[in-house]
Amino acid sequence: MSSEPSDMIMEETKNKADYSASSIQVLEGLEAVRKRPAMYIGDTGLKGLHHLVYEVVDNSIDEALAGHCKNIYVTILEDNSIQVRDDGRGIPVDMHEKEGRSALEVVMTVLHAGGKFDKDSYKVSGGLHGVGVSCVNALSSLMKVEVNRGGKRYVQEYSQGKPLYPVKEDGTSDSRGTTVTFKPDTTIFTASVYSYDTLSARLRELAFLNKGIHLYITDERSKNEDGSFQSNHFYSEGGLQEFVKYLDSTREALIPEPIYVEGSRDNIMVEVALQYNTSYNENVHSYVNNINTIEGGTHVAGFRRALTRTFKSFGEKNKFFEKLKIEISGDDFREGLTSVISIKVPEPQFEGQTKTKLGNNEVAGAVETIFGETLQNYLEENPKQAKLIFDKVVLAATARHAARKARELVQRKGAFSGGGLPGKLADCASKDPDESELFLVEGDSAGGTAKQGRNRHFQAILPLRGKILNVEKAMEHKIYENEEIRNMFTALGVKIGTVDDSKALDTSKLRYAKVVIMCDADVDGSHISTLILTFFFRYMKELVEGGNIYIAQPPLYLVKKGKDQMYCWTDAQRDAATKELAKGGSEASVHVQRYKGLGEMNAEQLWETTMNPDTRTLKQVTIDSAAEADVVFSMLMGDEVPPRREFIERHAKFARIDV
Ligand code: 0RA
Repeated sequence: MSSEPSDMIMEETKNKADYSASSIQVLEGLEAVRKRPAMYIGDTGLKGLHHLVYEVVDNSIDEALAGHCKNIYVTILEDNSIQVRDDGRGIPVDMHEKEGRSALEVVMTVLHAGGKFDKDSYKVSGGLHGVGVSCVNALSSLMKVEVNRGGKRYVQEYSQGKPLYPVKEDGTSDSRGTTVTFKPDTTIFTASVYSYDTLSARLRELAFLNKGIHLYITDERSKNEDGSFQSNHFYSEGGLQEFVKYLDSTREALIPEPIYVEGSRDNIMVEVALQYNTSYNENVHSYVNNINTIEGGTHVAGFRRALTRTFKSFGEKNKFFEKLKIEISGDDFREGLTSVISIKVPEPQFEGQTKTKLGNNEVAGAVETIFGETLQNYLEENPKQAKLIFDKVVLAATARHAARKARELVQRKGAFSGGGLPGKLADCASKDPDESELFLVEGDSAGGTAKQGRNRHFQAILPLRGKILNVEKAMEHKIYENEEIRNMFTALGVKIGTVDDSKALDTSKLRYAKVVIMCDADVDGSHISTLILTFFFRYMKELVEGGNIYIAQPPLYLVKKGKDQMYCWTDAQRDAATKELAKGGSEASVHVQRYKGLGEMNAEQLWETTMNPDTRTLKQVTIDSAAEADVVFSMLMGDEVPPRREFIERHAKFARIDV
């Protein structure tokens, strides 16, 4: 150990004369966080709420990556407080003489103090914003930290980040570790209810990304039938190799085991796993220091370069491309490819719109070298698998040629080119994308009602006929031949790159900032909305990531008595409305209508409940976890029926996926 914890406190407060001066600074820091929480944790809604948990868990992950901790326990307590416990060394509690307070207090109350302790191991983990536990503390109405260390137990509690008392010794302990419990401040957050599924998805992801660590989650808010709490345990021995298997669990694998490599170069740790499946989609998931880099970056570039270069030269050497009449392209090696790239780098430079694009140039070479060598060895040592892959690659090249022709045909007919809007589109008057909305409506009849009910100044309607194509199973050229899909491209004014066969989406001419999927509130409607969502997720991911995609929420019930009526979206609302309208009288006089489809509402009702910005609720589709969304979509839209049924049953009557 190169530095004693007390040295570090010294560094923190070197130039500060006394306790009061540094205390004031701490308060100013906490105040800044409370004043502008979004600057530190992204937002103060559901996302930010969950982000608090990730920040705290990240500290324990770091302790585990440093080799001192094996188990991390996350518990959602009954009142939506969160507890995170680990069996690490425990945060140091040494008293700093000049400061008169313990290292523990500094870690918990000084912004960015956490990572400065262990100089030997850089902080690898760290949420998207990497702000540390003190920031979570500032945004909590109550926080408590318990440290078991050196045979003793220490405690301190805080309110809005301010200590309620100095760190105190509280008995003995024969275990080691840190426990942080916090209650998010309801005066800061607009959401307060934790999602077990969202937290589970992140812990599962962390288990795959950091093999060998046990992560547990328990939800004390709800009991199973046998009286136990809902809980889960995530642990991966194989790391990314198992991650890829999980991602492809409902797809058909081409080779028996994923190709896997782990190595390090220039202090950069690289881990890559890939598998080919019989689908036509590419799924890359990339991570830097456990952060999902949805915009990619130098690590992904290095991976792609190695893939193309190695496959190309191996294929040429072994005469796999001889019968092919067209030039092979990088895309051909990525059809039906599921891959995960995870690197850990000391000083990541994040760029891009959402700061999720890695900029460090030295990383590209490290990934390219480490992965390229392994891939080449794999192909040489596994000729049977190589043959399977190259047969698919050659097929992909042929299909790409067909797809390009289909795309060009579409382009000549008008789609992608911006001119000539679809005949079925009832466009809005406004030409300002920022205020314009496009409603994608299931069926011509509901489309007709929506046309009557809308505000034609800023709302456009595009009816979609019946079930749209399942893009999860269709080859690319089929997708461009599909009329409904072509209409969506044309109406939206977006283009798929046609110059270099790259699939990047050009959204510079996007005609509507909001795209609203409006389907019946029944099982069929939910299936159709999932099909449309799958299309956006696979072919217009940029719009999903940009927060442009919404799902309309038509009511489920109309509760009526005489002239009084109330719309209801849940069974609980329906029951409450029935009671209220009965006003102590008989509930038999109250009429409940269950809306099965949009078609049962007239134009005015549809406007009032579902389309009017002043009274409607829209659900914005966001990608919390791209990996989880990938698994859900491939499962929902794939061939295997049992997992789909299980998912739909678990998510009750009208499964809506939280992507
Ligand atoms: C720095 C030094 C030491 C422990 C930790 C940090 C630590 C922090 C957290 C946060 C959550 N769980 C944690 N566990 C440990 C200890 C240094 C030493 O013992 O020599």
